[in-house]
Amino acid sequence: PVEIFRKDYEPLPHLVEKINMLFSIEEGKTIVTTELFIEPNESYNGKSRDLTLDGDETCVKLLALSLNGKDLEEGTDYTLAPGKLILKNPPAGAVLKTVVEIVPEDNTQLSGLYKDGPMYCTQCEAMGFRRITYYPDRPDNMAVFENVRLEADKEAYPVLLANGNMIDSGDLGDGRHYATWTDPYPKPSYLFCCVVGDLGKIHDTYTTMSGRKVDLQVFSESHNVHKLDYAMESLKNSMKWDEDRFGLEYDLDLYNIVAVDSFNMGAMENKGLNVFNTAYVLADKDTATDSDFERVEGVIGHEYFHNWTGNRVTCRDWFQLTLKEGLTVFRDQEFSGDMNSKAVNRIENVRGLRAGQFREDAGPMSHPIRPDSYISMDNFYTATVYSKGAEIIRMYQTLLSVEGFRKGMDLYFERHDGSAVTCDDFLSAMSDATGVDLSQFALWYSTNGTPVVTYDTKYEDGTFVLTLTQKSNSDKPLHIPISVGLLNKETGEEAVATKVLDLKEMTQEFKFEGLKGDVVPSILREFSAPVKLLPASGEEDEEALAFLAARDTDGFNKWEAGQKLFTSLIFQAKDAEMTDKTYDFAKEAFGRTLTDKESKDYSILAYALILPSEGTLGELVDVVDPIAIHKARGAVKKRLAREFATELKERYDELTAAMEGSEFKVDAESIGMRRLRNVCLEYLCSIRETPEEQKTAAELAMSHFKKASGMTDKVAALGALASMDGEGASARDEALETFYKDADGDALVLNKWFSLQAMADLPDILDRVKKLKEHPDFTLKNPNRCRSLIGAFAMNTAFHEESGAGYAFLREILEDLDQLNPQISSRMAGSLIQWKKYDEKRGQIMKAELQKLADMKPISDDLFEIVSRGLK
Ligand code: B3K
Ligand code: ZN
Repeated sequence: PVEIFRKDYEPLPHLVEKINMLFSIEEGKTIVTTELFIEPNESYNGKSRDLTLDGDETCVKLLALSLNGKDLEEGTDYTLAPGKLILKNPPAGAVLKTVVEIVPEDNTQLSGLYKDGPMYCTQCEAMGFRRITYYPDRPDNMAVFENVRLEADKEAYPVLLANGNMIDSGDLGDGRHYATWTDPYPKPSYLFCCVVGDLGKIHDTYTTMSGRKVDLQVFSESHNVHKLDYAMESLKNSMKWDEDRFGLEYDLDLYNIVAVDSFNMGAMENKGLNVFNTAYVLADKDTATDSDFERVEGVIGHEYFHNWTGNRVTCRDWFQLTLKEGLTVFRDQEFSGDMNSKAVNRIENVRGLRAGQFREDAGPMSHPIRPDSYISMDNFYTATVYSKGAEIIRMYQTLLSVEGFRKGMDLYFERHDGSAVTCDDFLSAMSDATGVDLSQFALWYSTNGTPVVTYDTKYEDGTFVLTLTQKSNSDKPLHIPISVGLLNKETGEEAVATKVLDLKEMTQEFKFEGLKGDVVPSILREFSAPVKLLPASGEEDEEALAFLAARDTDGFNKWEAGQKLFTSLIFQAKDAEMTDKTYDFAKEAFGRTLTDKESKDYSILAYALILPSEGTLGELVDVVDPIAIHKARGAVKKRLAREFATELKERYDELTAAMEGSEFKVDAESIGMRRLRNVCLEYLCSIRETPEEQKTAAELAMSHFKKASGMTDKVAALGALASMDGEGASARDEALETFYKDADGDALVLNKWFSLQAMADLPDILDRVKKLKEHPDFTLKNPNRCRSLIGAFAMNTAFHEESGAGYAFLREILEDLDQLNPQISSRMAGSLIQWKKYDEKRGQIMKAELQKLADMKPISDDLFEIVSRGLK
């Protein structure tokens, strides 16, 4: 394996400025013929003028190579090295023709051209194009794909799609047909796409702000076509939103989306032809939960927004990935916030950031949002590059204001449309457009780890002094925007409205003068920076937290205060006993939320009742004992459930009554009502000590299951039932069987069936998961299925069962999986590399399993990189 460094970047000596491609697809063999139009690169100033093409020889077989019509000889005209073809010094204006053979049917890595069910499709980011043909497969080579011609059997593969617009199509005789596509916008190879298959579709149109009509099509296998409407709706909303918020209009006459079952990640923004994992595009009420709907909207938006942030302006090299991903995640978050509720959205995103990114940044895969090196780029599509990257972009907006940020975006496009640039270019555009010096802010791009900000407060004679101190992996202080508001202690009124403090020194004092009475500060409102905020004293002021949980005018911090109270209580339960004082504060906050009949913001109420996740809790301690955390969290949950059993049932019944008879909708209010009712259900079902209670819980969950109005309620009920034992065991088995039958083979519903069982809280979970692995519907070849069983199990506390059997089970699976699909095996190995976070005994077993993986031969570069970082 070779490590690539950011500092070694060099421009290419030559650029392919134009390319033509012909795909002749036959069962078991595809011939790819290309013509590359090559010119010297003016910005190159190195010595060698040889042309290096990337090509994965394990996948691509070179059949012929000619330059300006003359056949080339290996050895004299060109040489082949692992992963490379080197052509001696081609003249300006050269046309290089290549013919290669590939076998998409054997491509289990799902990178390059592969076959999935009734279709062939491509995935080229980051380095899949070199698994299709020889090419300078890096993002700074932007070329016009002028003619892309697809040929295949007409009956088996009636649909032929590629980027851009179709310019020609017809019959070839002998039962075959062709289509030719052209894309006028120069693009890097990672944005290339073609799809050849037997597909159904829906069609609609969108008229852009300048009055151009765009055809919109969403394709899937025919039996899923009825689940495409929500994606289409979301696409049109995205197009409108980008015009309104950023003045950005779509640029082609056609926008295609294709849903694919086997896909390594969520979706892919190929120019004019997005490919989506079915899980992020198919949605109807009977098969998708509310969260699935939210995800579809978010990912449709995300890929659409890439058309400007990623495609029109792309990355110079892969180290700049956050340039397009952080920015585009930020854009999709803003979009979802505008379509639904801003505060709910912020809470959901921060929950995700803490559980995923904070954890990553505290472990062996910790890296700055712009990494310095990689072995396999696919390993760096991380929570850090994406989610923390989005937080960095959000901080620009917080510091520069929404208007200032828009000016910066406008300048960024004005300067860089049509080119491949760096994160520095983005920062310069923001700075130049607003006149704000962002040189200190730039440190966020090179600093890994989660910074800690501590605060100290003092009030005297109408003056409140807030002292903030920062600590991070950077020697120099970071520029951190801290949004702060002050609430009057007596009245709860806002004494000072939200303002952004620029924390630019290691320690800095901020004074608020002329106050009438003492105040409670609400710090880091809306989570204005991706940091951990702690009191300087080390002790949370629980009284202040209780006050904020009740009265903060910032929705995010109101939720946050409640979470901190729950956190204290859970750690007390873990280490000794819950104290009355903390319990009373938590109880008060919980009770107030539960019985709040004023607020119609049901999702906010629901989130305020949910305890912090085990992952988030684990982030707060140096040594994690997962079973102790699980037990402590469970104890707090059960105690609150018993305390409020009556109120929980009342609220549950009220919501049931309010929703009965009304039409099923997927809007913020209906989603919120279902969410709140399902939280009540979860608490009520946690009361299961005695056989009597077990029966009651099972009956409630079973009736919830049977009367479910859609998949959201079904999953909530089955989630509760899946963990039931004793008197609840028969209801559990019955519900699981019914759910399976009702799924009727629907792949996404079956994924839920697998994962609900893998996440259950039962003593013999590993045996159950092992059995499920042998189920006829299970396969390691489909990434979604793999994640739904194995990925879900790795998040279960049972994974950490003391004997280490869970770790060994995962390692055995990774051994097989790595031979099939390295991108997925290396992802899943992420659960083992955290061994240092656990107690000595567990940690050593995890490490030993990692070592076994490291010793495995052969091992993919992807998995090798993760396990070797993990072992360091
Ligand atoms: N850009 C793709 C991710 C590609 C991952 C390659 N291993 C999806 C997205 O972020 O929109
Ligand atoms: Zn993206």
